[in-house]
Amino acid sequence: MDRRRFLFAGSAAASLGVLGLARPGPAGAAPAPVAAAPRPRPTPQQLRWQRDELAMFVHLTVNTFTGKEWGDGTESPAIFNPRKLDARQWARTAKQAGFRSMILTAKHHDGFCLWPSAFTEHSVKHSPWKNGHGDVVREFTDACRAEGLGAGLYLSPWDRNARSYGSGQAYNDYYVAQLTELLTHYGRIVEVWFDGANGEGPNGRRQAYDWPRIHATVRRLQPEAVMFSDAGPDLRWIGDEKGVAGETCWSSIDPASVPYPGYDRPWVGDLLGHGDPHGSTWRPGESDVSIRPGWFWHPEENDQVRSPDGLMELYFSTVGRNSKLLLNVPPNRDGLFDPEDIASLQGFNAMRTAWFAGNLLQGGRVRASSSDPAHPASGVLDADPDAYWSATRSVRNAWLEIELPREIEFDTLELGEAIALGQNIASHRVETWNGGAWQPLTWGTTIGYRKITRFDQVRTDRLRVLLEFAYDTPRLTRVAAYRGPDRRYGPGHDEK
Ligand code: FUL
Repeated sequence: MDRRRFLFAGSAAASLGVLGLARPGPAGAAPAPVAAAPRPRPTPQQLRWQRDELAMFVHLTVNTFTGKEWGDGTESPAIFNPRKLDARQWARTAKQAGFRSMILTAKHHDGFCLWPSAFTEHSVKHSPWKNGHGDVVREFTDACRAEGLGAGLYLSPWDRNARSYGSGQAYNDYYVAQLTELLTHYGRIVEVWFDGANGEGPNGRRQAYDWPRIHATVRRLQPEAVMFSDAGPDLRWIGDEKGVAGETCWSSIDPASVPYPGYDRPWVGDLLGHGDPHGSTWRPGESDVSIRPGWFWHPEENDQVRSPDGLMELYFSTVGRNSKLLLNVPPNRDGLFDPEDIASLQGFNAMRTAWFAGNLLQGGRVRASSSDPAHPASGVLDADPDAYWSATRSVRNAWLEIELPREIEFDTLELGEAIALGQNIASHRVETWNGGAWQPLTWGTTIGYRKITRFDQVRTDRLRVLLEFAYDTPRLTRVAAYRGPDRRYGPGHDEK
């Protein structure tokens, strides 16, 4: 949805049921009162997932050795031999770059299992790696834990090797049996990643996946894990693989709009990118994107690794738009991250840390149009994400002003909504005082977990945030200003 359509949809809805106001009844009839449904909120697991901000994807399989992006299931396990595989190197790199969890492709579409599954011969146990005694999933989960990272797993539903694929029950049994191995043999798993690809198997047939059974298996075996797919249930795909969330990005969605993973309609990408302010379900968007053009390591892409600047851009277009960045870093044929990728991740970490080193608004005096006495305006400068300012209950608009003891210069603004209590703000504007009048600085729609905007450097000692419309009480946990590295960004709003 573009901005005009979004604002129209918002204001049309605002005049009706979402505000708990009466809907117009049939001509002549008295309007019937409508109670507003409570807005969705994250579970503690979803909140933790979002606050982690950065997760690392690790794509490794036979493709690493064939140079393909999708294997066809006929690859011999004999080609899989990442001689120097060191999952601690992956985990250390992730940790040092500020990532909080990792997700490994335990099985990609080719069906080759990186662990010695009891349910197939198409796995590491028939590879020369460690003479068939290796288990990449074990090394990966151990390494994550040793570095204090969450461990997540990708188990491709599409399997181009399994003979039962496309047969219905038999493949669903196989898939659930593999899922059970992964969720019972390797300790705590924080995220399970269900890919939407649903192509043909070795018999030319497609499988009808038993999603309710698959989801119930995860809930039963790993109740703390969050599940990702186009259709959740806990996290949704952001709708592209470019690392770009919608500029308007709601964490809520109508679960009927994308009913199952791989649901392919022309509007799906747009819908997943933006979410739905009226959606009944909290299902925040995860942005998966690779540090290289491909998901798997290819030697000819060694000179196309994203630079630290490029990774910063991804951070702004994902985390900075209420999403989470799931950045893929593929190990090479030795089973190691390449020096190019590591250097880039280190540069990204240094740049990000310096950029967000200190909130320049710290020490300012904060006033608001209204405040809940338990959550005063000063909460927006408190670094604790659980400290927040809340306007008076159920107001639909509010403002907040920050007066500084001296002028500051900044080019980056961060707003954060108190999402533990839901996402309500639909439009906002920020202005600075130039000594005689308020000047527009940025405008936008949603805020959510984090909204980060960049602009040419401004100088001021007063700033105000106008929350022009919220579907329920506006609450902010953060207003922050920063000075990034010296650059010029053009117009003062978050451009695509
Ligand atoms: C896609 C897959 O087809 C790609 O190979 C990759 O795994 C990506 C993360 O998801 O749907």
